[in-house]
Amino acid sequence: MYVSSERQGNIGILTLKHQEKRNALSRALVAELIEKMDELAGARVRALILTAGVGARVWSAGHDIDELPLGEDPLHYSDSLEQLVRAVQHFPAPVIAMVSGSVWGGASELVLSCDLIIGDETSSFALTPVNLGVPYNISGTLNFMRRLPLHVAKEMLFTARPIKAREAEEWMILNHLVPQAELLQFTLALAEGIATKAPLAVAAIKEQLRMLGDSAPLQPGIFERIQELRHKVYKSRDYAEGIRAFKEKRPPQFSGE
Ligand code: YXS
Repeated sequence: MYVSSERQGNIGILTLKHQEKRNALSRALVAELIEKMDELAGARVRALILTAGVGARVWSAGHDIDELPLGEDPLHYSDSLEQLVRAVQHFPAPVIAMVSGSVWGGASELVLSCDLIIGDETSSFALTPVNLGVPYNISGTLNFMRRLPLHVAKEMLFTARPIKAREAEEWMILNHLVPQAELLQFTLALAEGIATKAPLAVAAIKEQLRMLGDSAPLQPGIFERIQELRHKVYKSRDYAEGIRAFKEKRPPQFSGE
């Protein structure tokens, strides 16, 4: 089991439980997570908390690097990470990320796609495509642009530097920065407050915000140019080197080829 599921009244709580692999978002973990999200949606929970547990050192290490394909688009539409981000965005109630510990790569996109983000003093967030030479995809890039000031998104994407809790609060990545001892109580109280409101209205407003936020008319020429840029990156020797270096537990040597 990679994910535990519980209900407290009208609140669902999903906890990532694969610390051996630092909750890497593997196909197996994502499939189990989406299945348990569907069960909780069926139970008509009015808020969903997504956590790795209070005090986790690593919330999630991001996409499972062992599952990143070489020489082809690593973040295509049906990729497990993309499926999970869409499942969160379409969940029929607010999804609250409750974060202790470090969040990496695609897991940062997952957290940013949640409706609310509550972190404690150990939380940090890193956008890491440049560590591996990954060409992030269009919807993910739009997610970053919509949730971060552009210069903040650029610093996070160009440096891959983990943004620690205090800075994450200043940069409005966190809705609330809460002491770890109060994290669960604070997050449950927030969820319970939402659960007392009219659930149909809450669900409709969440879906409106998603649809209006997603309405980004993309001219065919722009789409094709982006895909051409991305193709050059995921066909590059640097992308292969980034994956190989991670597996060999050594710093990558990028050549720009
Ligand atoms: O050596 P064993 O077999 O025990 O396995 C190690 C790690 O290889 C494994 N592991 C992962 N496996 C696949 N994908 C991952 N993302 C991943 N992360 C970790 O888990 C075992 C324990 O890891 P270890 O020894 O490194 O733990 P640690 O506590 O010393 O360090 C924790 C981390 C998270 C700081 C470290 O594991 C790490 O830096 N992980 C990679 C973080 C990262 O770069 N994530 C981005 C993944 S790619 C992605 O999300 C997008 C495609 S993108 O790159 O575009 O953002």
